[in-house]
Amino acid sequence: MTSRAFRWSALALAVICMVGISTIGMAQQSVKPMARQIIVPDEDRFTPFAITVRVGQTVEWVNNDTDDHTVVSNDAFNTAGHRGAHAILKANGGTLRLTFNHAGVFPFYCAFHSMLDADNQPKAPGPDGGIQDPDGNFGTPMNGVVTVVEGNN
Ligand SMILES: [Cu+2]
Repeated sequence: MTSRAFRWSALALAVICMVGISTIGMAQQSVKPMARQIIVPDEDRFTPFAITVRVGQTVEWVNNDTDDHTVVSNDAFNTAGHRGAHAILKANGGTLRLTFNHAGVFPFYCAFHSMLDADNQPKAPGPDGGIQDPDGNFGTPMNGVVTVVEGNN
């Protein structure tokens, strides 16, 4: 390779690198942040119990249990939007997606496996609707919280 050809090759390589880097940069800016998942495993709970997302991010609830569950907004404390949300997560793969457009907290519970007491705190449903185990316990109230914070997407 002549030195002239080498210089042209080096220049071409540099241009390709710069175009490549700027393309990657644009791709990062235009791609929305991935949805965060909250899973109902094969039991009456949401996992993880608590997640933190950024403004503009979507949370997807996925029911992997063989029973129906619900996602109900605890509006006594909800400051993150979607007030009055009350959705059924059908058994075996039902989903709900909510996108949070401002900062706040979104406490939620399953109306089948939790209920709110006089202070709007989730508690196990108890004898009038709870599922009782052989030891007489009504389990843990099925609930969770999404915290939405400002920040770069
Ligand atoms: Cu439930």
